[in-house]
Amino acid sequence: MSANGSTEHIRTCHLCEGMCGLRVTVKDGRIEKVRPNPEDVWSRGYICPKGTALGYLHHDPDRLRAPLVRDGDEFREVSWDEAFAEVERRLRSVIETHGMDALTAYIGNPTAHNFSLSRYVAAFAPMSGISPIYSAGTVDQWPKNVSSALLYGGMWTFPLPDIDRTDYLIVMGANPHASQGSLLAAPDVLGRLDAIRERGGKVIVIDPRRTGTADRADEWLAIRPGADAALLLAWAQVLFEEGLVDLGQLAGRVNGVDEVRALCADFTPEAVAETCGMAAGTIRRIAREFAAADTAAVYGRIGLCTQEFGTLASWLVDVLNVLTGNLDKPGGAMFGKPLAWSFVTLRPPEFAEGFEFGRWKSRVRGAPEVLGQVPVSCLAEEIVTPGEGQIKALVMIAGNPVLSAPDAGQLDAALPELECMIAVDNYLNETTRHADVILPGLSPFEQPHYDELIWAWAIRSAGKYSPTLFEPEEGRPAEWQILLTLAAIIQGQPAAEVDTDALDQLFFSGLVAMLTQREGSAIEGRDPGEITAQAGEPGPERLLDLTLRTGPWGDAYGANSDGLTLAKLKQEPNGIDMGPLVPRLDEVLETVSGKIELAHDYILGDAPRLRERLAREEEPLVLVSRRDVRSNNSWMHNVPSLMTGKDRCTLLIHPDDAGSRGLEAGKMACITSQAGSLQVAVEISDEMMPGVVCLPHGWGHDKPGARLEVAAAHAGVCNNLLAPGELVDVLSGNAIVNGIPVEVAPV
Ligand SMILES: Nc1nc2c(c(=O)[nH]1)N[C@H]1C(S)=C(S)[C@@H](COP(=O)(O)OP(=O)(O)OC[C@H]3O[C@@H](n4cnc5c(=O)[nH]c(N)nc54)[C@H](O)[C@@H]3O)O[C@H]1N2
Ligand SMILES: Nc1nc2c(c(=O)[nH]1)N[C@H]1C(S)=C(S)[C@@H](COP(=O)(O)OP(=O)(O)OC[C@H]3O[C@@H](n4cnc5c(=O)[nH]c(N)nc54)[C@H](O)[C@@H]3O)O[C@H]1N2
Ligand code: SF4
Ligand SMILES: [Mo]
Repeated sequence: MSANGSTEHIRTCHLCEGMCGLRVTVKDGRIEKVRPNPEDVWSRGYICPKGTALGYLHHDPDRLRAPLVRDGDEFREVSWDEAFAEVERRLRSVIETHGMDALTAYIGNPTAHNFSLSRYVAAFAPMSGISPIYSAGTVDQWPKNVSSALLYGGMWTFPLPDIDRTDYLIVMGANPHASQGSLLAAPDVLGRLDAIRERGGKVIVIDPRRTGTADRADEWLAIRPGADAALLLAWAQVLFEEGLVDLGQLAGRVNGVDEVRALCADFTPEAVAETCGMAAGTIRRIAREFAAADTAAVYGRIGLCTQEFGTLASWLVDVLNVLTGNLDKPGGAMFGKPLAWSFVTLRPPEFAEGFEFGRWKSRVRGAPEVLGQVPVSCLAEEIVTPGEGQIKALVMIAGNPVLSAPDAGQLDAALPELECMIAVDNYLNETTRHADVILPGLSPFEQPHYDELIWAWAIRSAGKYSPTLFEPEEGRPAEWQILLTLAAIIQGQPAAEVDTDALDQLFFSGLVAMLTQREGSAIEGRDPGEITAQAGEPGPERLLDLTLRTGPWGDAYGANSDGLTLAKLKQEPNGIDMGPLVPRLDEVLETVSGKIELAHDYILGDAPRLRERLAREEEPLVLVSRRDVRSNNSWMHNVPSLMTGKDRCTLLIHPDDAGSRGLEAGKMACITSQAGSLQVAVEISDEMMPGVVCLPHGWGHDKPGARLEVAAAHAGVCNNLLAPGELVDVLSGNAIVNGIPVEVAPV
């Protein structure tokens, strides 16, 4: 405690993959200040504006602290008992009338960043009997899941660029200047890119927009949206043609190189140049530079996933790293080695025998499932189309698809048709206003923190634990308890009788039993009872402890007494750092052959579609998305300190495109696509390549009935009103929200 009565607390920011260390000053129960923590072993004093605004988020008067139940057009605050009773009444009635098939769930992005939710969605699905076939994953990284499942045998086995040691980095469809890196956990990514250049390396950015990341790179190469797969194939073609393919330490560990050689043969730089909007000479030069660098990595992210050839492009990123021997090599693309492994990375039992796609199809449009999911844009039609299997009830877990999913207007119109919608969410927002019951989770400061999945692609083997800062109000359940209660109610248990500790015991002992039987696990062959007896109290901490203790540095419940436990981690508030990544291909590969499987008919079969694109006349104008460092998808526009300054929700357009359409800066334009139309202020900038316009995602806070006072005053427009739901990457079912044909005219 300081002289003025304030206290300081060490924590980790839960908002993004930066996982920055914070120092939080609290006085009289209020967060006064959030500053960076220079002693954090991971982030060493880095922070962004969102981190400093966490106090506002905690104290936000609009953040829900009690459950809400629908009462006509209004919501009424109720006790937790009443809320769960209402959940029971409504959900059971749907199940009794229409059966379990009428129930589904959507899993939103904050699930991955929340201490409880990240660990308990894995329990919710099997325990409730709902398989959540809709998630933000199909507007995000599903192409990477498909590609990694086939290449490495693990749908979450994502290599990340080793940016601290690389000599040559190609960034495609990612803007860490705004996003802070994605499927690449590293604090201060831009500082690290600067360091590449300072040590004589090179950074190339491939993006239709000259982003803040491009401004800090050696070169920005503009590319037509969706053309990346063609560019990557042309690079591969140059490597083969010029004898630059060198698998290095991967020799003998890769199948399918010849198939890739055959595939790229006719994708010469000259053949793809026009589609890419890039000179053939430049394409050839970059391929040569990439091959010549001692260490190099291609990194592709959401601009490569949420586009016409999402899976081809995501797969080719890894192919390039493999062909140049840069995979699993320091300075190349490496596999994370977290202190605590993630449940999410365990292969789902349904894929025990290998990955298969299209095992079933969605009811209405016949979309094939991919890795257990169908495009999120199917949800609206599944709700409104009558017939056997029509969706009547929806559990919405930390998602806002009314803004974040394509065909946003259709979903907004469909949700009121549900007989029952239960939301686990901290706000009454654009999506949850359609719910019958809203069950709010705790504030991040009212619970511990340790990211579950994100460390799986972190740039170092580090970790840190944040204790609870404010004790939650008596009787408030944590989200893991909310999820287990929901699961039990769905399974027919009376709400009043649900014992979440007992359910958790079941879940936990199931995991332990599985691990004791699993080949290579740190507790293989041990008595599950002996492990469970040492494991502590129910809840997410016990799970975290389990994954630390059975992780690479763990104590294996006594077998390695010097090893890591949660108790030991807690003694290091600034975290533990076990160093940079080490090659570990043999540990991560789960393919049947034990090799990297480069070529799959499933992926190669999509090449004709790409050839058609090469032959196709390019659209005169297409729309892409952007992020901003002060936004976080759709849900942080209610924080006043992040909403100052000029309007961020503008249409970026190149001066030539603006001129030819008679558009003026600051004036309104009408933008129209096949899916819809909206009006937005024009911002003219040569940071856009000609022929491409750009809107931010996550806006459109003008919906009646939402309770977001600050956001409503800066509503903006929802770009997903313009995204046609039927536009998906064929192989993954991932939404195409980049490269949408549009027309723009003055209002
Ligand atoms: N056009 C376009 N669309 C996109 C994208 C794009 O680039 N362009 N990006 C896509 C991507 S990558 C993603 S991940 C999705 C995101 O899509 P979603 O996950 O559907 O949406 P979010 O905006 O993240 O909304 C998260 C919800 O979780 C709630 N929430 C926040 N914190 C918590 C918490 O701790 N507990 C609980 N229970 N609830 C919480 C918020 O109130 C909000 O309702 O959007 C996608 N949509
Ligand atoms: N501040 C902030 N940070 C965030 C988020 C946020 O909303 N705000 N969201 C988080 C989430 S959920 C995610 S998934 C990550 C995403 O992190 P990033 O992948 O870095 O996402 P963006 O910043 O949207 O950058 C995508 C880039 O792709 C470009 N692009 C669009 N189409 C194409 C194309 O066809 N080809 C190429 N080469 N480029 C293209 C866009 O112009 C844009 O610059 O960010 C996370 N971090
Ligand atoms: S970059 Fe910003 S939002 Fe992301 S973890 Fe760090 S402080 Fe939080
Ligand atoms: Mo995302």
